[in-house]
Amino acid sequence: MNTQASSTMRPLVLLSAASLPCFLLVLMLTLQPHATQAMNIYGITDYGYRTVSDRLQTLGRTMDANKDGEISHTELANWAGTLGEDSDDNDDSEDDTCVTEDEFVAGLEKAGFTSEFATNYTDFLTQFPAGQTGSCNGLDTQALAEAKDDEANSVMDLLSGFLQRLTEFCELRAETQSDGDIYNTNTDCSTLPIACATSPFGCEPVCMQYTFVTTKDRTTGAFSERNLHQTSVSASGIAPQDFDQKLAAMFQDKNGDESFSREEQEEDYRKHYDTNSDGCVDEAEYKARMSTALCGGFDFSDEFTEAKYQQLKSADSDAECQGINVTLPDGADLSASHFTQENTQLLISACEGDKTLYETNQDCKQLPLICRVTPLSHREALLLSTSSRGPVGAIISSCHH
Ligand SMILES: [Ca+2]
Ligand SMILES: [Ca+2]
Ligand SMILES: [Ca+2]
Ligand SMILES: [Ca+2]
Repeated sequence: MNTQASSTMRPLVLLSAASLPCFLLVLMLTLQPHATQAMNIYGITDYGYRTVSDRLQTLGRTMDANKDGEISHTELANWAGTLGEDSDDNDDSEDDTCVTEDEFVAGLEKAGFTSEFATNYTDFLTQFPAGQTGSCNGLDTQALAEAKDDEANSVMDLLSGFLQRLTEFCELRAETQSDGDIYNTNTDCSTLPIACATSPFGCEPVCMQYTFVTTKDRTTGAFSERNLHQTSVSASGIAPQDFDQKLAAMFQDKNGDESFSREEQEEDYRKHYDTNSDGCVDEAEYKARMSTALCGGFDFSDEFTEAKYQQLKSADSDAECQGINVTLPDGADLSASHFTQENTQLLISACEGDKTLYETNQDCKQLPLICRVTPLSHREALLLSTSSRGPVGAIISSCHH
């Protein structure tokens, strides 16, 4: 998927994902005589930031005063300088330039975050060396603003830092169960799965890692990969693409020489599959790319994805990487026709192995159409007209082998 298309889609995704269920819930609450205006659908005071995604995006817009997509140290200092205003913990009443942990927590609470999360992330203040001075136990905004290099972070990088800490916070609490069910009691955690499944954060590595790796063993409720997958598909409004189109999209022949070379494949694995950059594409990472519609995923069926993973993964049970090693051996180059025939044959084997799949599996359902070439079919005309264009046309010869 190209970035242009996905970025123009973003507002739509957010709108359709959030509006319908929210509308129904708001309607239900409106009809309840005891519902108060101050409470939102999550039962907390409504600051207008319904989900942690909303809160983070608003935070990013607030910090990036000149809206250039980067947060300079000056902007950060200006933002931090406003923290704690109007709060009971106002240590800035004397207009000092030191932002304390209490002021930071109060500021994040004002921005809609939970105090539990804010308290957990006070070391945010110490992440900026230029703002560390002996006289201030926190962040010295004046020192930060006056630092010689006005360094900048992209808004997304800074918010990804928040998300990283949030995923760790929620998971650790959920694992230790020290305070019950954090995913039900804390609104930063309860809205994290959907924040990480939708744009603009769904495609950030931290969210891919969280959704498909960290929480991969969770099988119920909001954590089900299938649920997230369905949410993203219905939110995106994209119909499943044709199998042959998806194959063509997988064939990342960057230099257009009709060969998916070893180097091109390795780059593809690094950029699109190995989200935790450990040099090994594990099953969760492979599924994230192949069988979801998220983040440029291909939305292949589970059965085809599984067959493909079994074909590619290490055969050596002692190997350090039990999945797909990102570093490929010599001779891994794939020609366009070989690539298409091999994958089509893999699909044929999967579908023939369980013929009920022709009724239930989105890829198998397409196989007869892909393989059937009759003189009168529109499909044939389509296939023949494109048969000289590499992967699509090669399917025909694959089916007749
Ligand atoms: Ca800026
Ligand atoms: Ca202060
Ligand atoms: Ca190539
Ligand atoms: Ca990996």
